[in-house]
Amino acid sequence: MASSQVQIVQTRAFEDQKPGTSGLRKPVDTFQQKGYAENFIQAIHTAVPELSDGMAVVGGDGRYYMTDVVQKIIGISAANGVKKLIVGKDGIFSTPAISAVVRKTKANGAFILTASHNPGGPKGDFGIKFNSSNGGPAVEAVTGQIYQISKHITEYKICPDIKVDISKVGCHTFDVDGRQFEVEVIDPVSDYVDLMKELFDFESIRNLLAGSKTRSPLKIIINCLNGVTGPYAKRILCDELGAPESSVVNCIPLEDFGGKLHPDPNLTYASDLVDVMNSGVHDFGAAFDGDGDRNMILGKNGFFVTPSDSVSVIGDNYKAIPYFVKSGIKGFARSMPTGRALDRVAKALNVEMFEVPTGWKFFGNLMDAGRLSLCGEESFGTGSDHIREKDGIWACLAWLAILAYRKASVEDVIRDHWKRYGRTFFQRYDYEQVPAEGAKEMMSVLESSLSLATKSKEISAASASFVLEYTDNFSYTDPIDGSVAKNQGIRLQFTNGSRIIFRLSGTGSVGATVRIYFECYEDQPERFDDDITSIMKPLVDLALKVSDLQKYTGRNEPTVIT
Ligand code: VG1
Ligand code: CO
Repeated sequence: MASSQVQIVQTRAFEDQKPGTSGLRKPVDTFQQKGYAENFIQAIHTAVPELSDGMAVVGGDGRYYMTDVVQKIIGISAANGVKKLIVGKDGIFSTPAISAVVRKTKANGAFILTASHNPGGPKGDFGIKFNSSNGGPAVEAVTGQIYQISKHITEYKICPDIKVDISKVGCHTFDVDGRQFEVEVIDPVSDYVDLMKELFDFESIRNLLAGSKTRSPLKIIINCLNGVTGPYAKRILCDELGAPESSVVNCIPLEDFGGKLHPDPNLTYASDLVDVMNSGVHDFGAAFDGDGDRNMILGKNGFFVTPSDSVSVIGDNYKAIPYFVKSGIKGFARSMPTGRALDRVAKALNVEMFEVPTGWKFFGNLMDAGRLSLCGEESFGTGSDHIREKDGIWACLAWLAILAYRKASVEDVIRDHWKRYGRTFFQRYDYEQVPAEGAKEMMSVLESSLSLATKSKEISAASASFVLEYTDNFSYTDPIDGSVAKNQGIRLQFTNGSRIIFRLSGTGSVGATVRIYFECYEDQPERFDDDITSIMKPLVDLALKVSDLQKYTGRNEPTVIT
């Protein structure tokens, strides 16, 4: 057994290590500053004393700088008294898979190395996220403490000579000042595959993909955008479910996600998939983000399933998923800006419905308390209480299970859903990397001007006028632990059911990103195919007018519309 000694290294604190919606995300060169990653990792150890004498899981989406940080985590964890680390081979772990492994091994936490959908490579972003022992993102009380510690840190502990070959599966043990420290490198895919087999009926999906005498095979195309999902999609869809090898593309995780391939599954950044689906050859398409927790679902001829519809259809068809049949539906939830289609299904099924702030961490307490089975976010996140993260591959399997169960196409399933529940139109405008000061000022001016607006007030812009039902800055009190999250987005709810929401992103790494969310509801079938741009125009005009966005951000057009 190799032996090693703890070293104490003096360091200077950084002011900017405040975790955002999902971990600390910064440009790679920020993370490469001397002591930057070390400080943050030490701050996590100091804030979470259970790690000492305990066990943690480590891995990430394969982006640039990840393997360096894996070694730093190994050295700092050894020095902070951790007994055992489980590390994915080559440092690879999708975010949902790491959540599954934390739960299975009863680890005390996880270090997830990812900036998710943010671009990678030397000029892209890096990120570190800490998940707690339930497998979910640490709640704000914990991330707040990590931040406080990071601001005043003066030293960190490390065993600099412990380096582990993570390219091979196996166990490594060390003697650290008389204590034993173990690193186990595991296959990051197999536990996750086992879990999926428990949740879904693989046999029925296999038959769907293979076809029969009376039904042609379902042709699928899965684009992993060179993020972490490649090995998972290959193993599950090709090896287990029999899809042809050619059905999974861009399936090798790359440090820069292949340069121009931005690992963000939406109609803009996954345009390759959209083009392929538009050609009408495939019946089903899916794409995932860098760390594998987001998904986009498309039907034949590029029929787009909005995330708000996706979670609502999964809820309505829960009987297609054996896990839900067995455990029962305990409740549904969505993040506040997400379109409210799921609320209608909750009502029909008579299950509890929760509206939480943006970010998966807010779902965890509800799941742990046995009150939440299925939830989603408009940002292409869908998941269930099988783990404590959103789960891209799971969403893809849920859709395939529904297609097998309903014996219908993606488009038919969605159209049937609209027929029964009406259609919720949803759109999001993102203004990325705008000056932070301007964005903050816009939000505070907007909030104070709206606080004067009263109920029944008519607000109009060029093309239409709306009557305000209420306006507020969303605040959430967690029903389980009573913690309060304030300032989660300015809402304008109108009497005709439409709404506009303004929020500042908590995942950008440069300047500020303004998000404006638009939603309206339609129950007249003859309007289900109306052009979304014209449907939304009155709300968009109104939002730009009340916020004076152009003046505060200098932008005339959004960076992306999803
Ligand atoms: C965004 C999304 C949010 C999601 C978060 C993390 O946050 O809006 O819904 O949970 O990213 O997703 P924000 O604060 O930028 O709006 V991921 O896939 O980065 O872990
Ligand atoms: Co992600």
